[in-house]
Amino acid sequence: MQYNSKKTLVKRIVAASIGGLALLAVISAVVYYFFYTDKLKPETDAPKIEYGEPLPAPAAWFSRCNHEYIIANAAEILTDVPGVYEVVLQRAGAENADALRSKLTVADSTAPEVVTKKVYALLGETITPDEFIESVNDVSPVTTEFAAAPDLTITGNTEISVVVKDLYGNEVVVSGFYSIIEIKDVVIYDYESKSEFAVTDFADEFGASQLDVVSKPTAEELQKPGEYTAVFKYGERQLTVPVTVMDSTPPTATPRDITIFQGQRPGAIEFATGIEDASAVTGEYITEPVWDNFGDQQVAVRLKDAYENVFEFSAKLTVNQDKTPPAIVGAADREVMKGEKVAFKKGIIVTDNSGVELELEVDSTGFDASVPGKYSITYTATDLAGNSASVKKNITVTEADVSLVDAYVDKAITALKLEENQPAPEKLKAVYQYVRKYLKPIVETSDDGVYQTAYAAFTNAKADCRGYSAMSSVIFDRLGFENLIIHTKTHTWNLVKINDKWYFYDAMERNWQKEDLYMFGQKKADEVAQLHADEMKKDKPYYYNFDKTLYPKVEEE
Ligand SMILES: [Ca+2]
Ligand SMILES: [Ca+2]
Ligand SMILES: [Ca+2]
Repeated sequence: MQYNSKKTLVKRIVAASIGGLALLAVISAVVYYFFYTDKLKPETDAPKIEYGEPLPAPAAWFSRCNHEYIIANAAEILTDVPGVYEVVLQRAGAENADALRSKLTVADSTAPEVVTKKVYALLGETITPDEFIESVNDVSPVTTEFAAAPDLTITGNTEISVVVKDLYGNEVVVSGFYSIIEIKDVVIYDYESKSEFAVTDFADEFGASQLDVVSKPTAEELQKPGEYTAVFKYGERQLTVPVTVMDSTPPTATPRDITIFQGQRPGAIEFATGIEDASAVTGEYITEPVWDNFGDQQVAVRLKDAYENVFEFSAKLTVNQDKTPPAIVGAADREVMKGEKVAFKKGIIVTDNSGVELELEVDSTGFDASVPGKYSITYTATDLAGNSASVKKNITVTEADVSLVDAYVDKAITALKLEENQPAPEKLKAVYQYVRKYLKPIVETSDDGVYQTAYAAFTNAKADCRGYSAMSSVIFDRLGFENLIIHTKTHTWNLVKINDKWYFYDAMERNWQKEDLYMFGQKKADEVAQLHADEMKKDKPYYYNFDKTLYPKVEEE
């Protein structure tokens, strides 16, 4: 080693300088590292807050922080909702630089606040812990479970513990109460036992104590077979229970013997009279009668009420052979005017020894009311035994045209000046007054058809009672009033239907008559007939006598 060598000294100075610079560089680097760079805490040490607390300052995420930072996603971090959030830390004033990322835990360390309610169950139903919860207050979702499973097999009031736990394991144990009752699916009363409604009929004593009646069958209904309901309030539930009021009593009735004619088929129930039962009764044959077995036979009948209670009995059926054909009454040769609308069955009735109402058949083949001439009409009726009767009558269509009458009716309608909505009795009165003003009464003996009689009356301005009734009738036809003419040996007058009821109408003028007779009942007819009998000095009234079986029933008043 040569210490004084100049060269060596320079070398040494240079070497020492290099060493000093190096040291300076190291010191500078260390200073920079500690005073100018930032260091994030590991995520495990990242900030944690309880929900509701404010967001920490950005520095909280750093173990060393030499700069100002902002939390770039602060808006997405919900400090009142528990959870783990990503936190984006951005250096202030260096928005383009890479951001740093860490976490924030918003914790929930508070147990839920719970309000419970009572649970009302029926035996056989399951109960879940949720049903006990009236309300829960917690920031995170909760789950519920029973501390111990309830015994659902016993009725009564019971207390039970429910554990309510939030998502972070904070839990509370609350008390809940439940009742279990047993209620019947249906309650049956027997109408005859005169039962009174009782809640204990629907549930045992404990169950009944839990039920409030909302509605129930009335006392009357409990004595009338049928299907009803009872409605109860059970806690916050409404329960509807069917109530059957049943009938266990068979019907009572008196058997009766029946005599029929061949061809008739009475129903089984006709063999019973005075049927009594609380429910509807039907009848059936235990064995079908032999309907063509003439003479007597025993018939077995079963009456059944709506609840299948039966009453069986036997009665005698007598079947009479029927060899008598029906009778056709009232058919006669007639004259009608050309163009007249002919009601073939009008005034004709069928009677039969069997008493059965039979249909009248009309064969009017070839009849043409528009062509004058004589036509043969066949009326036929057949009874249930097959016996048949036929009557042939002629209907002559005259040359005189019905339009001649129509022209007179047209004039009458114009003269009447009726309003469409005028009451029917007023219309009748107007027709009555018109006919009586138009006609002078005379005595006649003609026996023409209604239209011809009306035509003669209109033309001659005088008529007997047939003319009065015929003229009234054709006007009624035009006005749309259903009407009939009653023709007896002593008098002819009308029947008019008003509001589905039949009344007499008689326009004939008589000097002994005291009042207008445009709409009257049987009672007034009897009075007028008596007046007539007095006038004629007869012992018995006969004026309005007619075969009532041939006409509809006339009102009494
Ligand atoms: Ca909580
Ligand atoms: Ca009964
Ligand atoms: Ca017969």
